Amino acid sequence: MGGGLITIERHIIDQQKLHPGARGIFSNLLYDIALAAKIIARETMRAGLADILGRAGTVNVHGEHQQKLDVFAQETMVAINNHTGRLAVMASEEADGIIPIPREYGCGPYVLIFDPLDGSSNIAVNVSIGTIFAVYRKVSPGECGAEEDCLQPGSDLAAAGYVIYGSSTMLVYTAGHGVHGFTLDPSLGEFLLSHPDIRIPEEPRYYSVNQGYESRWSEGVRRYVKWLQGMDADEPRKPLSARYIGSLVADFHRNLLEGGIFLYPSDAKNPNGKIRLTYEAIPMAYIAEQAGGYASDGRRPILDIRPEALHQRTPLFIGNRDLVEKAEEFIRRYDS
Ligand code: P6P
Repeated sequence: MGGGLITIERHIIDQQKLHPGARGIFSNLLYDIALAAKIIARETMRAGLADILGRAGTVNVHGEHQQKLDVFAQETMVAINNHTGRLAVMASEEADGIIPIPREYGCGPYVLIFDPLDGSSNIAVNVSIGTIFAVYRKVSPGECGAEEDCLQPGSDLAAAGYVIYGSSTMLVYTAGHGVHGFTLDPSLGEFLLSHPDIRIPEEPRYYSVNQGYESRWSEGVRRYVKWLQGMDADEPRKPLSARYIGSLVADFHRNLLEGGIFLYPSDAKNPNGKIRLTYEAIPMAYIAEQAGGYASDGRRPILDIRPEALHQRTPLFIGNRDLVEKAEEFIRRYDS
């Protein structure tokens, strides 16, 4: 293979050398996730062609209509990962409770929590969507995992990442040694290293929020967004451009590469916000912090929050550290 081409497998093996005593199970788990991503990417790209668009007729735990691609992504993530002997338990946005490992396959030391296809309401309009995943070490005493393994704080993560199915398919992950991006070369069927050591740019360009909900925001959030727009007379600043596509992975990915902040605050209708803590906010927070950014629920670091329920929601402010800390300041000043 050409000298410059680094596949995700080669990168994971190189990264493994940073973990003395690593037994390769973790590396193989990341490679399994990459395989699932390729399978989901293939169907996502064909969604407009195959009879896979539209509703599957079922609804998920949140009463949201499951689109067929949702169901396919969920089934792919489970099928690729439940028999490898690497996992003790799984959890997913698309499953009410934990997803146990079938006894005949045996359990391993890791825990995989994921949102198989976030932003799926965008499928029908061809907007980028994504898979988000978090990997922990098993902490429960039994041979196989339990719900407590899926309720660990982000500060205990072993790895986190996402796949974005857009104009190209990219897999972005961190295992605690920086954030690395890989682009799928469909002709090779390989993810190739395209964005080594991603760092969020010092100078932010964008802010991402659903402006349509402004009337429901708190005083602090309303004033903060005015500040982002350069309309706070007391603290003038260069206005940021508004970019909001309604797909967390797409909005986050753009702000990670270009600099900016994504915020989904709590509001009168969603007192705990909309974004889910375990399989959306926590993995994205780990990636943000590994890239030099920060993530908060408006008052404290996302990575410090110990989840109490698989599907609990959280307000989310994520991106450049100074922008997120400024949000915390406005909320402290006007909402306490
Ligand atoms: P709203 C998609 O349903 C999602 O969970 C995230 O991907 C996205 O950021 C958010 O909801 C969009 O929510 O209320 O602005 O449409």
